[in-house]
Amino acid sequence: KVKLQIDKQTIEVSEGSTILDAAKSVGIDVPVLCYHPDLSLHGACRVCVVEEEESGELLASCAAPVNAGMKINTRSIKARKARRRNVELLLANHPNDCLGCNRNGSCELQDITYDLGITKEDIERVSGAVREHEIDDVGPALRRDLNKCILCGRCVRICEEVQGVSALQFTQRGFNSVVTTAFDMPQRDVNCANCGQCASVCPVGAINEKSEIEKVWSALEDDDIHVIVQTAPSIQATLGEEFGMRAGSVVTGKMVAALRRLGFDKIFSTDFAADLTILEEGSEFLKKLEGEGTLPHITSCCPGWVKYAEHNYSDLLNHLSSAKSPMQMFSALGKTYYPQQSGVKAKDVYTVAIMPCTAKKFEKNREEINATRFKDTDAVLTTRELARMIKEMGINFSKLADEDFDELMGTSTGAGTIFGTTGGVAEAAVRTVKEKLTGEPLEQLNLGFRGVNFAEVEIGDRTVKIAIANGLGNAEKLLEACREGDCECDFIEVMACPHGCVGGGGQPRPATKEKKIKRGTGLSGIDDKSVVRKSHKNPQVIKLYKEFLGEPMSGESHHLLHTTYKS
Ligand code: HC1
Ligand code: SF4
Repeated sequence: KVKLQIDKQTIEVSEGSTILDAAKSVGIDVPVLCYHPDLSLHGACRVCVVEEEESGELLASCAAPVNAGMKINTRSIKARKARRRNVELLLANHPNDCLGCNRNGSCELQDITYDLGITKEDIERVSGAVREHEIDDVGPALRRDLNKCILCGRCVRICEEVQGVSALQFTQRGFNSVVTTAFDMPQRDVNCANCGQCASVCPVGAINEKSEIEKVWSALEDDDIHVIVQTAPSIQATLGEEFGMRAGSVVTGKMVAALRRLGFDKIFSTDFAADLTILEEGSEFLKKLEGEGTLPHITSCCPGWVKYAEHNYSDLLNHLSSAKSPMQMFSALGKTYYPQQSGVKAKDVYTVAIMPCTAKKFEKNREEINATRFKDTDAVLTTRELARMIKEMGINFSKLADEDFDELMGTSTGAGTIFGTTGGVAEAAVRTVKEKLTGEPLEQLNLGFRGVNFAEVEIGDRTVKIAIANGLGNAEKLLEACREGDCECDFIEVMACPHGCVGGGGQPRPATKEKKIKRGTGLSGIDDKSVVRKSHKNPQVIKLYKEFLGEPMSGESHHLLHTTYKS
């Protein structure tokens, strides 16, 4: 332990703590910008400077370790002036067009500017030459506006350290310094997986999802278009944060009520399609266990992971499940089964998916993904985009009374719901596979929140080995072992985002590890309380097979629900 003084309070913290950690431990907030609790230290913005009283030295509190006997003043006039100057310098080279910015109201630079009392006059005094970069919005998933970048490097660090992708880097120096892709190419054209982790940690309006809000408003306003919506499993445990609720608050009923007020004709659940995925993918896995096909079986519901695999592991693509993601299964049915059952003409159906994910915007555009004559998924909105629409409509979200999903494709089981958190897909699959094969139920797998985890399940006379990885950097560790032939696993779940979809690139910001764990716990809570917790017991999925698809892996299932990959 190290004893020191912060703002006249004597405290003890563990050795190796930073001054920022020490301040936090006693409830003192020091502003930060380049610092992010889940990333390595950068120490570049110097917005977190504090004064060491005896030497008068200014220290970047996020990077400076505590020393015994140190006396730190976080609020001295010298520290505050330095912080202001450092923020003013950032603003000098910033467009400062907050009113029209996508981060207006949720921007860390805006908040700090306000908290430090920086005025319009201060900004005008420092303003000088401003960079002019072209906006990169040619891709389907992300929009990059480098004019707003403050060079905090969070996107560079998450893409390299956590995702192992390194699609973004610092280039050039001084005033020309910029964070961009190789050869400044559109993000669409490089090795980016579209996971949107860069957008998730960006403190300002420099990287965001490509918005599809206007498209969806147009569809909703057109009386000739019948708009059906599906909500991904994780949204029910994250949307509340956009309305000031605690991370992990379960808002399923309010979410459905809000979607009805927005004017959607039918409100359905991706969790239903997740159950369906388990029946298709589970059957595929069973066949592989019986010797037909290549083990280990690797999941393919995450489009960020699929794109990453296509770039980096084309030799392993034959291990990927051919089952489409739940989102795409749902949409293919939305334009075939739904019209058949509802009497609405397929050409009039418009399908919207509410996803935690920016890569889903890319997935819906994949050439080989469409099974119908139409575009299967017409629009993908992130959790954040949905929240904006609810706010625009003036809906008082927290006061809404709970409502239920619509019939036909709105019922799900606990197994479908846990897809949204790491380990959930594997758990759901094994629940069904074990029971189908042996008639015995599965004990809890509890694959938990670790980045890589393993479990073994006895299925009949066989031990089935399961592995999960979340975050592409963790996936790499697991897949390198597979490539080398050192992997004894039978089933591997990979989700591109840390903690799975609860940590998706389109989820509410700021998103820390702690919050993601709470969101995951929210989803597990729904599963725990569910009466039906196995995908093959979903009554609407049973009806779908009986009335439309026949059986898992049937010709019709194959046509609508399975896909291929490109190396
Ligand atoms: Fe996901 Fe999935 S769980 S991929 O994370 O398999 O996006 O939530 O909708 O498709 O079901 C995302 C979440 C989501 C799909 C399902
Ligand atoms: Fe999208 Fe989920 Fe995959 Fe992240 S983990 S890229 S949110 S599907």
